[in-house]
Amino acid sequence: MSDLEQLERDVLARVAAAGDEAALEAVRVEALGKKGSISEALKTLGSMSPAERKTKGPLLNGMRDRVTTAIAERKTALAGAALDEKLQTERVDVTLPIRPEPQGRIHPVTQVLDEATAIFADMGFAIAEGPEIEFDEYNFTKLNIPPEHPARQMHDTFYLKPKPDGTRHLLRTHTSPVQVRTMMSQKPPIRIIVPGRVYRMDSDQTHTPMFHQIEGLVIDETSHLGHLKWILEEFCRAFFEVPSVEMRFRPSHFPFTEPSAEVDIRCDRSGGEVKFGQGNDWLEILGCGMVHPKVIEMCNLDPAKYQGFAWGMGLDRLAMLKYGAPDLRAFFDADMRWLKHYGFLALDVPTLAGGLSR
Ligand code: 2NM
Repeated sequence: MSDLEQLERDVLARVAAAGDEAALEAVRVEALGKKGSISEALKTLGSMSPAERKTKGPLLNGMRDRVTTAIAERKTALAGAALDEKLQTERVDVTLPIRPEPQGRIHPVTQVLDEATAIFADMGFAIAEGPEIEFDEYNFTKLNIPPEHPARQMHDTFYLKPKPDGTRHLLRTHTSPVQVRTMMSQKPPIRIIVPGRVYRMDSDQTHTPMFHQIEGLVIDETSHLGHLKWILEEFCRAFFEVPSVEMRFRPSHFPFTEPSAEVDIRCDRSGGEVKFGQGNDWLEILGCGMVHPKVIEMCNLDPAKYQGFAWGMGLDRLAMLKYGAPDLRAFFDADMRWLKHYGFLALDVPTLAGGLSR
């Protein structure tokens, strides 16, 4: 066997033995690359005599063509095999669930906040928000809470370090400063609800220093307590998901409303959990009243022309009641096991059409 025949056999054997496309490419470079064995053999043609070249030329070129063809065929075969392998191993089981269940949960307070917001938005209320660090002026003064009022004392309010001019910011103790800001910046009619975090220096089994409120405000020329009562009844029916709730309006006092009332709803606490709309117990859920003319005036609106009502409720206790969580402090522990039990899936967005809490 000639050297050339031996070379061709070697190369073709290695082409056949190449197990994948990378190995085949290595064989190609070794044979047909610039310094490849067949390329080197072809280069010897240049130094041959014309007679020798006439016999060796066709041999060498034929060898190169056969090797080139063999590599191309092997390449096609390997690519096909690779695809077959992929199709075999990368099977999709279309009966599996689309995705694993998400690990995160919507906190019950967020759920209740979203539910309440959906109910009031459906009635046509706009949602207003404002800063959690506030001016004394907006949190107290303009709400007719005078300097000597007990709510202003240090034990209730978190104050920030005073500024050189003596004024000091505070953490808002209710969301009402947002109502103040809205009255000062918008022309009536005003119909807003204000959800958000509020802060009071209070910490025991039933109080946390940060908690959540939703407040509402209506200011126009004619709104009265009858409208307020309808809004609150409608809210309670939707929120507690019962056909009707009996409510009790008890006279009360707030500096920013006159008259003022606290509202209880009928419930049944005789079983393990609270049932709404039946039973012999009453549960206080909110405070409300007609906005005090002094408040309207301090917010630069004419109290002879404009009137309206406002209400406020705490969301944390509502979340405990509606979803049966027994201990308020667990709300802020960020314990995944607790959240898995009491939390909601992110895609279960509360809507009136879809059912608030399903
Ligand atoms: C409540 C109870 C009663 C209230 C009043 C106002 C404002 F800004 F219009 F004066 N905002 N929120 C209000 C009234 C809040 O929470 C228990």
